[in-house]
Amino acid sequence: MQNIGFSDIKITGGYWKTRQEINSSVTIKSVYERFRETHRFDALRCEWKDGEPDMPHIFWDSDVAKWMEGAAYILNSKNDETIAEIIEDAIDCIIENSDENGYFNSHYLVTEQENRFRNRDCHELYCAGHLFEAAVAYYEITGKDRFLKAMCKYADYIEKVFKTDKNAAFTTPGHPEIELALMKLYKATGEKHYADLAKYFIDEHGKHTEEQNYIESFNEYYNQDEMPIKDRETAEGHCVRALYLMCGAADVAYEYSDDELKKACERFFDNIVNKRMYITGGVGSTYIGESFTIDYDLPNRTAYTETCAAISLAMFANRMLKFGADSKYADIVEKAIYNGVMSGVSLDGKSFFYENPLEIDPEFNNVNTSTKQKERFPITQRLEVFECSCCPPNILRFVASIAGFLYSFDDETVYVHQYMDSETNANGIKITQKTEYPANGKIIVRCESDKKKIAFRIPGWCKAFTVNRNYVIKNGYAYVVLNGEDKIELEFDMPVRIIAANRRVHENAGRVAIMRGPVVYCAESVDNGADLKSVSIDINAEFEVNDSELLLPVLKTKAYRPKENENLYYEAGYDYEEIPLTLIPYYAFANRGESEMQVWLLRKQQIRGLCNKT
Ligand code: FUB
Ligand code: ZN
Repeated sequence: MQNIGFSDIKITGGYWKTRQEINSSVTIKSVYERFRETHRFDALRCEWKDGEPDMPHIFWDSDVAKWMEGAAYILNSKNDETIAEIIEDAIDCIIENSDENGYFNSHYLVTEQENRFRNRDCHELYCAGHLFEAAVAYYEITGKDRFLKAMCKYADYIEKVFKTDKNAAFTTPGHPEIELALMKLYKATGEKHYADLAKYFIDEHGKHTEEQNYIESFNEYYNQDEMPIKDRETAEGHCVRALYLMCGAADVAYEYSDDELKKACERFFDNIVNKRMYITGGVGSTYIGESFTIDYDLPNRTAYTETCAAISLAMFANRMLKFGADSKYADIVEKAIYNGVMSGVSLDGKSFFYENPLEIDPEFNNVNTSTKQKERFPITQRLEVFECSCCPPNILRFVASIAGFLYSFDDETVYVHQYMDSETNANGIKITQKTEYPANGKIIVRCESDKKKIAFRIPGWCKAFTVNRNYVIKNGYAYVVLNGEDKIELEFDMPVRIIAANRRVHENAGRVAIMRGPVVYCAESVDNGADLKSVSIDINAEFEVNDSELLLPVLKTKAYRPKENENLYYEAGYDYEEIPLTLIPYYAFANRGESEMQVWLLRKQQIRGLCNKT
């Protein structure tokens, strides 16, 4: 199965057009400015001297590289001299300062040269991987190859040090990323030895645990080295590391038809989505080691759910589609992109969440309560830059290339995985989608192609749908026979749904979450008043769906809350009042000042007697 690349697809309307316009006009500049002010771009000049402030951090190169990758994607559809010059200048710096082997790392080149490739935790291979991705992106968009050539030289050097001479102090990266990047380098150059190197790293993970001297919480799980990937049953350790690694593993399994590795990828996916994932597609239950914990441990207020983790879950799920269309993968892409990914960026495109909690209670966060003394809470308002600022440029490149999630094809069939107002004409396939999805579930698809069939994903959340043609369902896709020039109309029924969590998710016992289509909703005190934790909702509640300035509809319903009572304790009775409740898309929380926020609301049956008396 082959993907249709984002650069061949134009997003023409709806939610994603707006998001892309903000991304390419605001986010790109804002992230650049913050990275410039914090000396990340200067670091590439490799002029820093001992004793000066702002020593280049070990992973600043990755921040800049992700920005360059996103900027290159944006240049695909937008001429921008200033952006092009910034990229060219960064490339000049990288090429001029690469050493005779092709090695480039703005930290090690000016600090501890002698410690190159001696410390597994110092992100050299991670930074290299992001530079490779940026070089491939720039080459594919502009056709200019000097950056790509420089990075090939660097990759050849890494191959020599790690695979041929084996004289690095560690065998695999502490932070995976280079594996998936080498697969991209292979695709861009046709040089098979880059794929072989990716496979080498994938196979080596977990084989040398005793030799690696791990420290405390940065243990073998954190570093994705606890055991060979093929033996793993669960998702463990640092989420972004795990997911980047498994992106590389999925690429390698596909390229080398490695069924054992593919099965490990499937187990990893199943463990995450059935037991370790938030309803938003976020992952990472604790800030300690930024990691997965145990099955069903999904706290809301202290959820870590790094933006990069939701992004990498979407990247991984999308890769699993290469093995064959199965809607369970594209469903997770959809869940992540509308919720846990886009909550990472403000509606104005300038500021970001690193952590994306499912509950905020500013009062408890900001004063010294008992909880505050033992817990660490995510921040309540987005920031423009972080000391560890991996998420902002990740959002930039992700939104710029979002169309890459739409289609793939094989000899017989074109697959439609996601629904966005768009047009494409590539690989002999011409498709347009006219839709406001997910504001509503209507989609008109026109397709001209010599393929025999077109297959539409029927979203897992959808219980009723129509297609104006005969179809056959397989693995969650409706297969329609093509006649040459087709106009196919789909309609997915999109009622508001009230969702419960598995009873083992103790945090959500007696609570429900609200979804419409793929979009998760939340309540904020800015709309509904304080004490959201006492608000309950009837599972038979009716909802109004209203257009809003938050890009997708808001929901209005009736809910219940205890009447004000001055006593600390009182006998439980029927003292509840009906209140109007406004729910907004989760991705839009914290855009209107600091506010309480709650995804999981009390379910009305919890309130004794409420149903019977007023
Ligand atoms: O270590 C580099 C980046 O910082 C990771 O990808 C993120 O998860 C954060 O740990
Ligand atoms: Zn991040």
